[in-house]
Parts: sequence; C-alpha cells; structure tokens
Amino acid sequence: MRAPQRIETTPTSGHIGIVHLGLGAFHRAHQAVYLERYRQRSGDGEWGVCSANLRSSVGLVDGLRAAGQRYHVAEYADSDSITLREIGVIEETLFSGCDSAGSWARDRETLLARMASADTRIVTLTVTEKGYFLNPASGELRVDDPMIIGDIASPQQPRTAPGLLVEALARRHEAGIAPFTVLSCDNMPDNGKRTRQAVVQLAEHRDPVLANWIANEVSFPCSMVDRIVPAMTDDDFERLAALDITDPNAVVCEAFTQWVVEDNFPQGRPDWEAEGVEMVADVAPFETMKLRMLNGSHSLLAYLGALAGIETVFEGVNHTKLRALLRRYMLEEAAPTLDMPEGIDLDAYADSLLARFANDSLRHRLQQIAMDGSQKLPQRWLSGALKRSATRQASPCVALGMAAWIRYTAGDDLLGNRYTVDDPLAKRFAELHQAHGSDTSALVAAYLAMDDVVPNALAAYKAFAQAVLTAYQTLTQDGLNGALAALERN
Ligand code: NAI
Ligand code: CS2
Repeated sequence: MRAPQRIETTPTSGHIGIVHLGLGAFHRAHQAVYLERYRQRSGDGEWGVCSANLRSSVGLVDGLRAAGQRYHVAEYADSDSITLREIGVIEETLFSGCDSAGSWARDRETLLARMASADTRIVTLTVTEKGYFLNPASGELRVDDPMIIGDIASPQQPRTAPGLLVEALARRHEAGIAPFTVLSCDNMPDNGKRTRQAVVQLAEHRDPVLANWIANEVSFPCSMVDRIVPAMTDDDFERLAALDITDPNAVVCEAFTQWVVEDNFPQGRPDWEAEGVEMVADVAPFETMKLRMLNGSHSLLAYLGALAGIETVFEGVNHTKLRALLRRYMLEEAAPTLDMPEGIDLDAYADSLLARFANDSLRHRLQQIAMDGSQKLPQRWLSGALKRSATRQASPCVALGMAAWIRYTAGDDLLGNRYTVDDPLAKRFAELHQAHGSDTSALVAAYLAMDDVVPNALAAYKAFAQAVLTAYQTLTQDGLNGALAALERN
C-alpha cells in the first residue's frame, strides 16, 4: 500500500464568519474541507465556522471540543490512494437540541447570538431533507408538525432550523444588521427556494413585516453538493488506526468532490472558485441531474438491495443485474428527463457514477441510504417519472423501485430479517401494512394515494400504478432476481 498523503491544518484566526446548522458527517467532509483548503491557500482567516447540532449528536459536539476542534478526513480514491487531512476550520461547536434528560437547548442562546452577530455573513445547512419541515411533494411548510407548532407558539425559543433562522433574522432586523445569506447544502430540489419557503412561511406566523423583510432582503442561493460520505463503521476506525489516526471525530469519504453554487452572496463569501467550486447563475440543471441520476440510483440500490440482504453500495453495484438496472434507469429513465447545458455528457456521467459506487474503500450501507424515503423519492424518482407520464412514457425501473420501497417499509426483508424503518412517516407506513395485509392491490393503491409523497398526476396514471402493482407482486413472489428478470423482458 502506498503511504497516505498527510496534510496538517494551519493555526486558526479565531474569527467566525459562517454558522453551520447540522454538524454531521457530510459537513465535516465537504464544506469544511473546501474552507480548510481555502484558508490554507489564501491565508484568509475571515471564514472560520461555528457548527451546531439541533437534534442529535451532542457527543460529536463535545468530542470536537475535547479534541481542540481538530479532526481528520480520510479521502479514498481507492484503497491504495488516500489523502489524510487534518481540519481546524470549525472553530466552535454547539448543541441546541434535546439532551438525554429531555431538556432543550443547552447552547441555544450562544448559537442565536452567533447567528445574530454582524460577523456572521453566511449560514449554511445540512439538516437532512426532513429538517426543513416541508411537505416533500408540494414544498409547503408543515404547519401541523408539533415542532413547527412549538416554534410558532414560542418563536424566541426555536427548536427547528427554520425557527432558528427566523429568530436570528428577527434579531438582526431589530438591530438594523444586514441579513446573512442562507445556503442550504441538502439534497433537495431548488434547495435555496425551499429553504426560503420554510423560513418566510414560518415568519408570516410571527410578524408579516419581518416575513416581508426576509422575503425581500435575504438571499437563499441554491446549491448542488456531491461527495459520498458514509456513516463511520468500526471497520473505518480500525483502518484509520492502522494509519496512526485514532480520532473518534474522523470521517472517511471518496476522493471525488463537487459543489455547484448559485452566486448570490450580498454579504460576501470566500473565494470558493479557487478551490474548484463552480459558482453559477443557475444550479437547477446540475441539481436535478445529480438528484435523479446519482441519488435516484442510490435509492434503487438501497431498497432492492436491502430487501435481498445486500449490505453496501459496493456489493450492490457488483451484482451484475443490479448494475445493469442502474445503468438502464440512468440512461433510459433519468437522462431523457434532463435539460442540461451544452457540453454535459450524461452517458459519461452515468459511467462515472457507477465507477464511484464501485469504490472498494467505502462501506456505504444501503440501510443508511434507505432512511427517509418519503422525503427523498419525490425528487429522486417521482418528478422524472411524472415528466415521462405527461407524454405517456413508461418508467419501469422507477415502478420497480416504488414496489421495493413499499415492501421495504414493512420493516422486514424478503428473507424475513427485521429492521427499523427510519422515516418521519414510519408510523403511517406501519398502519398501511397492517390495514392492508396481503391485499397487495389495496396496499399499493394506498401508498400511491399519499399525496405528500407521490404527485397526484403520476398516481392517476393507470399504466404507472399497474406497473408498480405488478412489480410488487413479482418482487414478493419471485424475489430480487425474479423481479430483475421480469424487468429485462419488459
Ligand atoms: P449525518 O447523519 O452524519 O448528520 C445528519 C445531521 O442532520 C446531523 O447534524 C443531525 O443533527 C441533523 N438533523 C437530522 N434531522 C434533523 C432535524 N429534523 N432538524 C435539524 N437537524 C437535523 O448525515 P450526513 O452524512 O451529514 O448527511 C446530512 C445531509 O447532507 C443529507 O441528508 C444530505 O441532504 C446531505 N448530503 C449528504 C451526503 C453524504 O454522502 N453523506 C452527500 C451530499 C449531501
Ligand atoms: C445518499 C446521499 O444517503 C443518501 O440518500 O444518496 O447522501 C449520497 O451519498 C450523496 O448525495 C452523494 O453526494
């Protein structure tokens, strides 16, 4: 094995210009790496980060504090080519969630003060799709959610990301401080516009003048983010220990990284383009391409593979028929729905994705990708299938994916192994499976009727509904190989 390339961090300036909500694996391996590289190259100390968790992982917040806010990122091109970076650009970590005793918001006031400070010029987010509290199909704020009801009732003690943004912006408005720019880095379509929708709608419940100020004055650029950063496994920690890195806060990821950002930062921003960030006028084509091709393939692999007892993306993509399914889905069902600028070769993009999925150094668990399907499938599969249905084109791969998702949400795989369905709608799924039992036709109809997930016009397209039902029956009777063979004949 070749010796890894090791890159140490530089002394920090102690200045915080960015607040991040959602201190997870992805933030540590993507945005923080771009900022670390930028700081090292330019010496510009303006853009240190305060990173906060609002819901889970208080351990990570405290672990980073204990480690002097230093951690490592291991970038694997393959098992023989590793770059080990030490990251120091996250200068402060905070926890504003619910502790184990059930009380809220240890550091909430510190976080709000940071967000309200004139020094903070950008607030970034990776709070997962469900952290925006939007109806995934319509993009409207879910005002019936207990967390949002709580933030409407007590806006000065916010518990959600939209609530924190509204309260911090209200404090800035009150103090006459220009607003920060809000940059969502989650895998949502039009993620900037959706974040704006959540924040403005929530602010309307508090004060129409504030809502109007936010709508008119705050910039919410869209972005497309891409780097595969699986949740850490014991095996990952052991591999790092073998490289003399014993760091409980470390993350492992692929070498590939991409960030396409709408260039709309009225309060300024780091010179990101020097680090390879693509600053563009319109992110939408790139975002849709990535969501439908990369994430859509991931979700296909996740549900079909998990049902058959396959554990990781690497194993799934080495299953010849699953790999063929992904290629067919990308080229025949996803690519034709995309409207790309000239020069983008979608065949080459599909090949590059399959090569990335085959990275033998990543243990990307299918159960991780399968989480939160209700929040992910509208943008990954259903918006493309909807577009095709308008011209009466079939989407057999998506139909099979839907069948697999419906079956997956029963909570056990085709071999009878049980697992937890991790999704905000998990309770509803359990009720549907219980209510419809072995009446597959009623079960599939009930899933397609969930209009907060499936667009009405797609559900009403009889050929699609029939294809999902047939795929469900084949999958449950003949297993994964039977379903894939049936698809090949289709
Ligand atoms: P993670 O599990 O390591 O972290 C999830 C983060 O989201 C944590 O900070 C958690 O506290 C926060 N969170 C979850 N639910 C929340 C809620 N309801 N309200 C507020 N915060 C909430 O996951 P990871 O890998 O950091 O991914 C997070 C998001 O980043 C993904 O959902 C996706 O949108 C985006 N992303 C992830 C990539 C990856 O490969 N891991 C790649 C591209 C984008
Ligand atoms: C994955 C993504 O977890 C998932 O749903 O599809 O996090 C994927 O790894 C990233 O979007 C890659 O950029």
